[in-house]
Amino acid sequence: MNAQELTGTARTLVAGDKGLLAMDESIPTCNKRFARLGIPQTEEARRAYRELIVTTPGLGECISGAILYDKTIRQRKKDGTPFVQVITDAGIIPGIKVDTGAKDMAGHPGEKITEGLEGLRGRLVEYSQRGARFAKWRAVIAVGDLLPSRGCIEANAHALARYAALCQEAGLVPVVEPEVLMDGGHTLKRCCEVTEEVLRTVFNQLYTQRVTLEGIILKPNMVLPGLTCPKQAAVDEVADATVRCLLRAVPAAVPGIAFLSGGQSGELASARLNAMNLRFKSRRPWALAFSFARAIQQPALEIWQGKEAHVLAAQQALVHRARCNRAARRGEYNAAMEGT
Ligand code: 5MM
Repeated sequence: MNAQELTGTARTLVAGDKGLLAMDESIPTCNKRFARLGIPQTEEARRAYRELIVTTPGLGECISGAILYDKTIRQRKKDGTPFVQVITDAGIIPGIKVDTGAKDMAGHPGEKITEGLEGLRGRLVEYSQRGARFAKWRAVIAVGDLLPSRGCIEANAHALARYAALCQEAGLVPVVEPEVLMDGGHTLKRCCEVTEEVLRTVFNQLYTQRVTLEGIILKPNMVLPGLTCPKQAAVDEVADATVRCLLRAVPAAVPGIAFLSGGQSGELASARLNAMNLRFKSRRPWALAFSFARAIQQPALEIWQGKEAHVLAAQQALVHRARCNRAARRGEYNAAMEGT
């Protein structure tokens, strides 16, 4: 591991006002999103959609790194240019999702454990040779009356830490993603408690597994009430609850926090990120960035509909959301931007 290179890559990923684009949907997730819009669920449609994304003009002005899926890192444009080349030429750092999915956890009904540690050392070497400079692993934590269990939190935190240690050994920056899900009727306060417990456990495990905190990116959920909670929160409330929770649980050595969107609309995700950057400008030790999938891609996917004639309009929608999030990093996003 070259510690200087690792920390340099981690800092670059969250430098200035850029953020990450998650385009690492597995085949089943991608198919599910295509099916809802009547887009054919074929390998060529998935490839064409990823070509639309990586060739979007101006994307590199807003996006520092793109998280790819195993299939995507091997794919090419129609003209034969590898996607990794296209991304790199746009000034975007290629990354790769390396977990193999969240599976039902034995003895823990309603909970998941993320798999993928077996053979990971070898896969990381291959991804690095293909040009990846960072990686991503997502753990999923459900909230319910009796959830999450301590067993689920600890097992997922341990797996995240072992993944992160292997990434750093291979010279890849680990993006550590413990996602507390929005599903359910839990309150903002409950989400805050669960998120804090999860993050404290994750950082404890990262320490135990000797992970260099300066060379990671944290990708957490924002602190939000559950989707069916009758009391939803104002933008500023979410911003305050999220940053206060992070201040208690995330060491200052971490260079950046890049949020997942988790099913929020693009506008809300931008507004909440903006409020955090505005309200805590000089009161937080790490960069507050984004690593959104749906909150950047969804409008573009809806416009594209699998049609070649819609590619340009879809690319405009994609770069618009990316620009909104770049503005949110500076605390300069406002609803008027949505009219442009
Ligand atoms: C939580 O999902 C991650 C961020 O996406 P959103 O901003 O839409 O919440 C995302 O990177 C996710 O991990 C990938 O889409 C891969 O998902 P699957 O379930 O296909 O592995």
